[in-house]
Amino acid sequence: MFVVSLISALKSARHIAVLTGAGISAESGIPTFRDAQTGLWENFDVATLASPQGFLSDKDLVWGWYEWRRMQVLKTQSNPAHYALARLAEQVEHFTLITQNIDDLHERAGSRDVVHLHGSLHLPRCFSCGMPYMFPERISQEPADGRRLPPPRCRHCNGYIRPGVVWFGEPLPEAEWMHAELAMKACDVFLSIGTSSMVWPAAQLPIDAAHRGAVVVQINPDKTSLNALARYNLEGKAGEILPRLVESVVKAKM
Ligand code: BJW
Ligand code: ZN
Repeated sequence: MFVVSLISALKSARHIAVLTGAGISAESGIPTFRDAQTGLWENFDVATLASPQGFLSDKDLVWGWYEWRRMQVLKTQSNPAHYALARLAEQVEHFTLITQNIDDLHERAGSRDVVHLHGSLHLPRCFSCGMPYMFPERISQEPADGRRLPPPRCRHCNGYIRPGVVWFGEPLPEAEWMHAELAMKACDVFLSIGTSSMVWPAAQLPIDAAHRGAVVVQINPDKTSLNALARYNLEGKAGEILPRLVESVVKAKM
């Protein structure tokens, strides 16, 4: 059961903005960013793997890590939390779905115009000239030894192909960031779902939304720095809480 005031805020909102993080895909079987170092990768530091310096110092290792993660995503499916957000979008005049995730599970659940702040596993490009790279049709590129895989080379300049994601120290894509900021400024309700709220500037969005008067709702089984600022902290798994929450909003609108 949810408090009446929460359902009422969602029901009467004109614009709902949502920020998702790795936790929303956890129930699809994709390890969260900070859990992605399990098994073969547990001896590596994610902050190094997810950086331009890490790529330049060991390209095969970093490309292998991302290919391993891309294969995991290709084998999984959207979960009830992704579907619930696609359904919530139909209930409101303006809806902006912002994600830090590099998977495509929101799109596969039917969400449109997803704002990908940290890029995509599926859109690699040349490290030197930026030329997009198309993956071959066959998908079994997973490193045979579960670790190193040399990156492909660019057809244009022979540079190294890199994952199409935003690494630490790199700027976020300008259009996506502008879109996210506009939604943060315009929304009445801001949902922060499955993110540790540790990575900037994404973590700033719900903070600014709260300061501007939006109702901030967090869904996470663990506490984060956002707990102090969020009006509602729904402690639990997104795949369990979100479908019930959206169902309550749909019923309240009938
Ligand atoms: C569940 C669940 C369930 C589990 N249901 N929940 C200001 C202050 C301090 C530092 C900085 C700052 N500005 C910039 C920085 C530096 C840096 C930064 O933030 N560092 C921090 C570590 C302190 N930021 C940057 O470098 C950014 N760039 C930048 O600011 O550039 C400025 C610039 C301007 C002009 C020129 C040059 C530069 C870029 C940040 C890019 C982040 N990229 C990554 C990697 C992407 C590719 C990849 O995935 O490998 O994005 S880092 C990583 O963190 C990834 C994620 O998208 C992101 C957020 O992680 P997320 O989603 O929160 O996952 P987790 O694992 O942390 O948490 C999961 C949560 O789910 C947990 O809370 C669980 O409890 C929960 N959960 N199951 C619901 N079932
Ligand atoms: Zn190139």
